[in-house]
Amino acid sequence: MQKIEFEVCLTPELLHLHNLEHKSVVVVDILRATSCMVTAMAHGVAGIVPVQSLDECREYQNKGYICAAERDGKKIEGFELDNSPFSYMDSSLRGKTIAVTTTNGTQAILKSKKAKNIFIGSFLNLKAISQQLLEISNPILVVCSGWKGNFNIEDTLFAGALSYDMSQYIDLQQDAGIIAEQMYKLHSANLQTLVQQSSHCKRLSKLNIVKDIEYCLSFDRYQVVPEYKESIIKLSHV
Ligand code: 3SL
Repeated sequence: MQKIEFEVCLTPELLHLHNLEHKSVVVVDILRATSCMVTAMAHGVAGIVPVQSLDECREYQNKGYICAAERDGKKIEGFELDNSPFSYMDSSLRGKTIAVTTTNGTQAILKSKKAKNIFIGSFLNLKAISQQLLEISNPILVVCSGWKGNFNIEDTLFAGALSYDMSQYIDLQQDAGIIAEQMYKLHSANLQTLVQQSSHCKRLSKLNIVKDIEYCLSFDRYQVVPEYKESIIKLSHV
């Protein structure tokens, strides 16, 4: 069996170095955008429209959509939802389509538009994502959302966890992918200790958002594979 190429883009600022066209991209923003999206889809949200700006989000709101808007970890006044995964467990959101804008996660999704497939990854659905990637068998690129153009620990750990999970089937040649996997292997017994040192974890702790962190670091709660296609995220059916 031919092994699948597996690469990692450590920040969206480095995306121009990758040719996305024939690739399956997995966009990840562990804290917290993609963890929220996975939670939302697992709790029956029908669709999520990621948008770049607060103005665009307002336009969706004016059209009657429920909207979520976050900047620097904080909910923007005037929008219905914040960026906590627990907010998406609400049964009143079942069957609804939500428009979302966040500091990094939604931007990384929009920047990955040229890819063949775009999946939304998190620890919460890691196994489901890995199975989907194997089934499709396109070359894989994990796009880490990072923080305002910078590398971050938590998204890199996810990239490493995914490559480790798929190690039998992938060809891991690229330095970013190798270092992500090594970092994950070193810290897999206690991801939280490392993530607690991360800049975003400190930022969220100052905002008193500690329970989200533990939840976002938990593995395989859901079997869902959200896919971004034609400007909307929906559950993928291969
Ligand atoms: O940057 C993002 O996309 C957000 O996930 C950041 S936060 O977790 O809401 O602070």
